[in-house]
Amino acid sequence: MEIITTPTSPIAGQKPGTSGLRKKTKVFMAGYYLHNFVQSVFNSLPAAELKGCTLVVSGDGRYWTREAVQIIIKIAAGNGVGRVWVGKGGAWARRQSAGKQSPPKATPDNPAPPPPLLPPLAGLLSTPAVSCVIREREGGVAYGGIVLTASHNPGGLEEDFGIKYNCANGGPAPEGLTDAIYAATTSLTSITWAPALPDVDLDALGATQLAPGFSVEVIDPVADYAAALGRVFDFPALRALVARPDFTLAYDGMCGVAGPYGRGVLGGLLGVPPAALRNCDPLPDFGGHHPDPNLTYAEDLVALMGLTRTGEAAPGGAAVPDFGAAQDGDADRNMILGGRFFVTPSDSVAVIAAHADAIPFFAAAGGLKGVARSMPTSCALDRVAAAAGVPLFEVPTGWKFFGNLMDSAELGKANFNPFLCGEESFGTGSNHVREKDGLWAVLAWLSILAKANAGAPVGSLVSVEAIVRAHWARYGRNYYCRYDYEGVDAGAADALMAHLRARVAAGGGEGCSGASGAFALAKADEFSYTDPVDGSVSARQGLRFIYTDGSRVVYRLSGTGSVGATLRVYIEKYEPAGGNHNLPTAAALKELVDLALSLADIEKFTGRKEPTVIT
Ligand code: VG1
Ligand code: CO
Repeated sequence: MEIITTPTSPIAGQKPGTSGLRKKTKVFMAGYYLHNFVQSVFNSLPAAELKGCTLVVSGDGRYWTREAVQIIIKIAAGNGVGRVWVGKGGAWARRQSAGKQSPPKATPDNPAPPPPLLPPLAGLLSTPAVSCVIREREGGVAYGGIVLTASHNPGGLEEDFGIKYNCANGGPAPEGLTDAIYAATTSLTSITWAPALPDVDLDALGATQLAPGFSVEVIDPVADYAAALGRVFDFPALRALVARPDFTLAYDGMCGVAGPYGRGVLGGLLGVPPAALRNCDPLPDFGGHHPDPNLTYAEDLVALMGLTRTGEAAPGGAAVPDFGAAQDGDADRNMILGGRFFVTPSDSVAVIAAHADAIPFFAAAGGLKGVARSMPTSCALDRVAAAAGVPLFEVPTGWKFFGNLMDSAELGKANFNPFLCGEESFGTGSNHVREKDGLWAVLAWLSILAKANAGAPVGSLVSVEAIVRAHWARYGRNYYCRYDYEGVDAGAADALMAHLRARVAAGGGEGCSGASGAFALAKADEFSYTDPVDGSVSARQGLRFIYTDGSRVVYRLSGTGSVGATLRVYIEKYEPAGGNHNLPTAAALKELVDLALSLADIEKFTGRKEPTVIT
């Protein structure tokens, strides 16, 4: 194998965000953009540890993944990696989908040719499956993984591509490492690689020895992960629920990598009928859609479940499925729906915590020992933790902050496992892997339903809605919503944040109590996190206005976009047990939303009257 050194120069802006580096696909395709970043990853890892190691390289299969995998294999070979594992793709994607790349419409004189057949997708592994393969395959020998995904961002030649590095624990690189990678990109001078290596056949399972001491093995993308879920959940109990004549479900893979896992686990192992598994053929451009499982982008599923785009029950009495779920492009996110009922992600993690005994992985270890949520996630989980006497952690946005808590015992501190955590952005998971896990959340909810219905006669199914309402009755309800302003001018977004920072410095400033004057500000601050396990500090993680009744307004800028800035505003109001839990969310939050918009002067800074997305 000939290893050569190719000169290169630093490329500006290769700074990983909340979850890796995300840019337009064409940016990644140009010159040595991908090569530079991958070399910088290797330059940030100890050469002695890389020597002969096993590395996972895969992702959600989005446009350009096949080419990127081949490039990364050649750079891995040049940097001493001994073996690369790549998830096998498949010929699910039959035809170029509609959406941005659709062909011209047919007319009588111009019968449009059928859209071109697509090559099979390559390098498929969902984000939680990468984590699982790193941790468990061959007893957990893998050293790390390179995950090719921009997650819920759209894909295709005109959309987004992404890359991130995961460590030996299976979790996203912590900030110390992503900072080192970024620093390496700014002083990079060369790429060390083996460009003359032949391309590997990514479509056939099995190992190929490419050179002495260097091989690539194409692995089944579903097997390791499905086996791991089988150890976490009681599959026979879930199968019995699925088989009930009075229980129907609808699952939406959103044309992302979730599809093969949904088919394999829900279909193959739990007996869900094929017709219930929708959009389960992964496509390189996600069918032209935004593969983000929320009320706005999963609109077909939302309508099928009898819901409006604001998450309220739609008028009309048509029969709807009892349970609905969707996942994002890389299958780490989840949305949970009941018939005519939307479960907010913040409620979802709280309900799972309250029903942890329905999940053998938790129950067999004596119950939860720790729970956590990201700072902007509603405080519903806090109430369950307090009632159960389980420690609760509030971390910055991004899954990488949960990893240290899950690995606390290995790092010489207290053991918080079994551990459950979640984010308001449709992310939920546990210490079975070190990523959020969409299908895990689906099975967690099926487990709760299975337990609640174990003795229920056919025809009297205990519904998702009944379970959530019982939860509110006991713990109170955290009305919650998030406003996103996408594609805002970056300078305007920074000016808005500076304005809020000045308010915080002034103890909140004028106009903090809402139109009725009912809201009493308890404190305003900028969230800073000190990791309890390794002591690292992450500052400037969001501006918060916290009220005496538990209401909160939080502002932060997204770290996952690829152009401009996205402002996120998180609004939460607590209604105690015994209060009114039946209001539409928009009505319950109206005054607080108005307050949030005026505190930040959003229209003045951004020119936007309305948010792009409300979830
Ligand atoms: C968003 C979410 C955050 C999530 C991250 C990655 O980040 O808010 O909770 O962890 O996406 O999710 P940001 O910085 O845009 O707010 V995924 O499924 O895109 O990897
Ligand atoms: Co994702």
